[in-house]
Amino acid sequence: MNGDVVDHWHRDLAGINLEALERLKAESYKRKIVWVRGNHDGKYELEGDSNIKFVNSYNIDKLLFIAHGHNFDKVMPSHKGFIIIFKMLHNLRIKLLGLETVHVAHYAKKFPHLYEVLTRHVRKKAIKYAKQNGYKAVTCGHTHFVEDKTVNGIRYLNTGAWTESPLSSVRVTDDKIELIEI
Ligand SMILES: [Mn+2]
Repeated sequence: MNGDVVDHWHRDLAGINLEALERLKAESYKRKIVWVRGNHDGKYELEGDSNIKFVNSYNIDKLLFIAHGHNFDKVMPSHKGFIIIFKMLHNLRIKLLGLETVHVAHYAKKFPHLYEVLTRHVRKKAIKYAKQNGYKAVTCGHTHFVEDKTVNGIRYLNTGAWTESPLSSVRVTDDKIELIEI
């Protein structure tokens, strides 16, 4: 799981969210589950017993490097003021116009040029990291934008977000790496 599995790490989960978490905990006794921390769940502490392994990044030999992607993101932290205003606009829009509650990233996609700055930036940084560290491929999430691209011989797979369609995951077998739609 490549990060931001839990949004508000300081809040207790309830209902289906708690059920999902319990399911993951149970699943961790049946198969290996690795939770790569993201920016939203960086400090999250799972209560109760589980076999889930928490890491900041994960790799399958030199074949694939897996991270959440916020470490490749230098755009968002350096534009904090802009992002706060953008989020306020987004919240106002929901409150005043009574529009459907969507994740802020979903709203941001209405501004494709702006959004592309972020996706391109994270892709570039991820590929650079993979190249410098001898990985053949790199996968992350964070940008909420699904893509599968090969640049300078390095494959970059972004699994998007589990809160927005298309829902994707990366499947790694002995002979190939695939981005699959769930
Ligand atoms: Mn993120």
